[in-house]
Amino acid sequence: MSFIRISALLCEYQVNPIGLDTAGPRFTWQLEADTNATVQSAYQIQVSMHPSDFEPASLVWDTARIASDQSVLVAYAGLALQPRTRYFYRVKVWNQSGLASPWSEIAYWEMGQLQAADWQAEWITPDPSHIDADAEEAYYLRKTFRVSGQIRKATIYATSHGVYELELNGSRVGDWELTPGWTSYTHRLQVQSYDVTSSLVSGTEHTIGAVLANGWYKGNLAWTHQRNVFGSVRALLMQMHIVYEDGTEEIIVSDSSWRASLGPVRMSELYHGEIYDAGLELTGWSLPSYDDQDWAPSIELGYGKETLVMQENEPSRVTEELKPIAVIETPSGETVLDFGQNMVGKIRMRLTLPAGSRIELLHAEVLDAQGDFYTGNLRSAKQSVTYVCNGVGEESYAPHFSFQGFRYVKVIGWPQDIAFDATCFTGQVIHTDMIAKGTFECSHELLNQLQRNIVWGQRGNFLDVPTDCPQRDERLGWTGDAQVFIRTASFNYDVALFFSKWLRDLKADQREDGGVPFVIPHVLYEKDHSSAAWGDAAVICPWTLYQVYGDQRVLEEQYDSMKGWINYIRQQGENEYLWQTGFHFGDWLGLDAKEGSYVGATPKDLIATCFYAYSTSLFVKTAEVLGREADVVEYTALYERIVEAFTAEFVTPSGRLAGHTQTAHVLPLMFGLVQGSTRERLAATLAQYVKEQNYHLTTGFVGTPYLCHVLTENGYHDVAVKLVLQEDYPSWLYTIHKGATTIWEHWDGIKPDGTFWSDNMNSYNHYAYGAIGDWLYRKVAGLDSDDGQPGYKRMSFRPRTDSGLTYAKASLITNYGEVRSEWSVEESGDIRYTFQLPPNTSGEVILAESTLSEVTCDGQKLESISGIQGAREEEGNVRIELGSGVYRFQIQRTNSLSLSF
Ligand code: RAM
Repeated sequence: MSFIRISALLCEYQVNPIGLDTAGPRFTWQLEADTNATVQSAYQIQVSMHPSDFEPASLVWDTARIASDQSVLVAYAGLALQPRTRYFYRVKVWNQSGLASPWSEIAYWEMGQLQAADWQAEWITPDPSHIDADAEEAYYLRKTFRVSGQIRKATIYATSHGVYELELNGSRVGDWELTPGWTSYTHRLQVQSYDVTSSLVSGTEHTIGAVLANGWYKGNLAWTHQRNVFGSVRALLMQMHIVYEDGTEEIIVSDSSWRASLGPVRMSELYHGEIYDAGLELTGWSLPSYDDQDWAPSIELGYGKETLVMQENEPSRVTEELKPIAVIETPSGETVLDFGQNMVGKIRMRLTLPAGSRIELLHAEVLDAQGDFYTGNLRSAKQSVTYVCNGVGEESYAPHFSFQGFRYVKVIGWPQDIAFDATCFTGQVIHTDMIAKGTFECSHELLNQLQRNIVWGQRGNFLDVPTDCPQRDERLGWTGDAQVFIRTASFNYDVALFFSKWLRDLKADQREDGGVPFVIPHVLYEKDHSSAAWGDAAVICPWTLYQVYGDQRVLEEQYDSMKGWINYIRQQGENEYLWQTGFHFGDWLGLDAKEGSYVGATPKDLIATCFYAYSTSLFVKTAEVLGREADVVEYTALYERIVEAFTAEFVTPSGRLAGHTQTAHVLPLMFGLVQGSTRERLAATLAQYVKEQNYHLTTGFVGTPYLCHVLTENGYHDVAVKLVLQEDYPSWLYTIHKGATTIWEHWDGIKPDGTFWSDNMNSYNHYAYGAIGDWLYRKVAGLDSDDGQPGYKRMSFRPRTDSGLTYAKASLITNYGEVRSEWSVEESGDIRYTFQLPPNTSGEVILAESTLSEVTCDGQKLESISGIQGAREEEGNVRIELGSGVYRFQIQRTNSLSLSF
């Protein structure tokens, strides 16, 4: 008997989320079946207000049986959803032969505060006549209240100007870090929801407390040392809803009845670190028994609630702990801990030292050529954390409102008469708690290390906002970096919510004229906007989310923003179809730059016009998906004119390019701006350029992400492979030989002689060049999607077994379930492949340079395998059409036919 069942249920990409504010949350389910080529033919969704009652009278939505193969992001369309209410849902499906699944397990989601009017709380801050509004110290705020009835449910909604932590009756509420995260605060501020039902006890007093520090709102931002970028007053907004068993509701709010104080957090800044004096601890401050008589009053600020939105992405959390792998005594006599990994987060100290002992930790990414602790590349970021002991037993502390980027930690102040104990220090890794989705592995250990470095670079720089770097006085949402890395990022982790949120900020910060600031949230100067390849994040990022997740709503939400960006470019300069004006970063950090310059040699107007064409082409596709016919017509015509203008300006009739760099050749090839013999000639020239460098690259931020794709796609996979497997400078693997455990900003961050490129802009944790990960997954392992059916509804597997490796394998958990592509070359020359396609998907496999007579599946002829829906030879390759299932193919290169597997 065959079966079909539902194995995973997600609402807005999450398992049982609380605090949503969308009117139409979307459901995704994954299927399990025991037969290949399973397709969903129909579904039914039911939504109830009760966890166990799905009788018709209790349902707020019942789709009945809908004939559809959609199993991803099906939008709710039932009765209007009420704030703060939990809804339960279940799903049933039918396969292609009408076989029904059982009902799924029941899952839920909960709505948050929906409107400004739902807020009774007021924004509060300590009374400035008692507590300095510009104090370096964190504020402590508290309020005691009584709970009288039997509690059914209690939920806290909170946010702040600045960063906050909540405590309830002496315990931390939730495990989220650096809430409320970072958005374009002027337009959008996220509210966090916490289910605290189990923390309240009927008939007793409770205390809710908050600690509030500067964070992104008010603290130091950017190398320009700006402060108070979003406002000058830290403030808290908190509203707790307690629902009693009898249905009545009590609401506890932030208001002027709260008391305020300074406390042990003496200073806390994102870049600079934190100073915590445990001798000043307010013991029991968030317990009802605490006496707050000498605390100051707080005041209500009367701010509006219009910018509030419920939390949209996953929160940041401590996701892993690392122990030091070595204690180093440096040549200058300093004690330095080596955590073995360039990481982002903080150090937790567990100390048993005399009262008044003052331990200072400094954080650095690398040691210098002499082996000394090096902080030059942090620029003005202090990355210094100080803890003053109170001497009462074992003290456990990690900074509350700061994070550091580091591998090495210098310990200062350890008492001389006490033996140093490195086990007191634990590295706590912090990032947006995205769900890991993909793996890549192959037979080349350095490439595996490169993959790990890419993942660590992503972890370190996806702290609520996609940042360029996590350590120096920058840590900003650079649009260009995000754009080049987004596809790779989507292989390693689920980044749908992370980027959807950030794109809303991009849209919010976009200029009236459609220009896009260099960094989002926008915190630089007014003039800092709209470089080619940076502003294009407005188009490339939503389109990538659509490709990877099949998420059409992202396109709808960003549509005007995408169009605004294209129209911005259109307005620049005299020629509507070229982009030859304005400021551009160019091929940033390209190695063909002039001495002392950051800007690679590729003509900026060539780069700008290529991106203009590319973004316009993506916008046309977007308009097609959304059925915006008039725009399809208008922007198709625009696109054609741009390509014509590009050709006239930059390509000679015989197919030479006005730009003699690798990057100049990469872009028109990647974006499909040249065809036929011109394409062939440009590709040959590009390959030639790479060979002339003895198989090294000269590309920067703009060319590097596409370089290997273009080589592989145009018949020069061997050149791409040589380039990627290169181990001397400049190359990815060179950095690993120099000790990299993340991706560097500069190819020559550490030069062959061990010296540094420079102090002034030299991050060792910059994910941009990690964009090669996309090529490893798609071109080496061969795990790719068919763009015609986005969201991995249809796979396009094309492994390249001529990648200089003996095996490679990749996996990715898509919205449909797990996809795998694996291959290995046996000593005999035989090649084995495994492909996995989850139910409700299909795909095509291309086995290069083989014939049908050589290919078997599970030791049998292809015709006899269920799920194989066709196989043919074409241009020397075998193409096989697959339905869902797991398939193990073998290409027999020898004469001895062995059917064993
Ligand atoms: C630097 C960073 C960032 C880059 C900009 C142009 O500040 O390296 O990654 O995008 O310059």
